Amino acid sequence: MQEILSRYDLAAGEYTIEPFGTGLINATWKISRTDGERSFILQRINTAVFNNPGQIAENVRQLKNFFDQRFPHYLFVAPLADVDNRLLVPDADGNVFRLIPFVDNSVTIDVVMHSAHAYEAAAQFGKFTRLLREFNQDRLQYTLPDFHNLSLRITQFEEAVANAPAGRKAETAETIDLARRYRGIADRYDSIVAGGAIPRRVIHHDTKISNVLFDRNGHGLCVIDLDTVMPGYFISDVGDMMRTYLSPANEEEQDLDKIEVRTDFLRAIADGYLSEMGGALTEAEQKLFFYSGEFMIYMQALRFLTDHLNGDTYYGARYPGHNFMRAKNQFVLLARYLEAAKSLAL
Ligand code: GN1
Ligand code: MG
Repeated sequence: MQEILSRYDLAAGEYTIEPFGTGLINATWKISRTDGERSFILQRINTAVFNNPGQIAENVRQLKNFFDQRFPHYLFVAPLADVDNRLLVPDADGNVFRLIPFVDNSVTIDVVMHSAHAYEAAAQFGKFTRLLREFNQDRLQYTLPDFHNLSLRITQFEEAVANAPAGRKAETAETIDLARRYRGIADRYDSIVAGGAIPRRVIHHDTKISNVLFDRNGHGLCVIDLDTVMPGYFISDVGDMMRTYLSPANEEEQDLDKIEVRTDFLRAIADGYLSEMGGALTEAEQKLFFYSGEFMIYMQALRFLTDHLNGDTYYGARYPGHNFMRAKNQFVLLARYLEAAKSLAL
């Protein structure tokens, strides 16, 4: 890592390096100068997932140009160039790194405990998409093609079921059945896409709370982690907020009784997102606001279950059955979400 840091002219010995954050895909460290003067975020990109990290760098460069020209006051946090003016730095083993400035006085949170945070975060994701309305989407590359294509996720799930070792298949039989019973959620997605019902927009595609920077007073500053910014549908962003902000217990929780849907947080997500995007959303989109949560929770449940059946090759597992547990967690969340919809008559 010293080798990488030297590429940015950061002298060994003047900085401390500590693991940072809870992301499942890339590896992240905080690099702090020992005198407290400045800090950075160093990331090693998971190239098994992002086969072409150059596309991420290019997307970020395009977005930065747009913001610089059109909204120069927007806080756009972009990777720094190294001494050779590269935004990505490879090491001898084929790993790819990037260095991002740490925004002074910014904080991130891992669990949403106050609905005001849900509001602020939703407003930031809404603002991001709103500001990019006139950005030419053709300039963006699909860093992960079909990332939120729910039909494809079903296909991958069925393939995993077909190829899974008999043991894993037998243990998960009930959850496999459950997954199939929710199939209607994917059919609805198919009809939305086939009918061209809703517009493609610039979508973040990873709206968990830790991807928002807050100031010390709890006001949202901007969104970060731009790896999956691609053309897509708003249901991805609103849905992932539903998935990750509504329950006080997150996808790692093993005590599934702790999973609940806080309806005041649902309100906060809607109010925050609409405070920025309300004027832009079409009628068809507005009708899909609640569906977005079904869509994303179901997709994540399928992805965890698929990975379990495939032997944890994508997300990894910190204990045996980890992805199976995560999948069961997400199916409970989905059930609670649908109950909440009923009680609110949504
Ligand atoms: C991954 O790495 P992280 O935690 O930002 C995943 C998301 C999932 C999330 C579930 C590229 O995001 O799609 O929702 O895990 N990112 C990718 O925690 O697959
Ligand atoms: Mg991410």
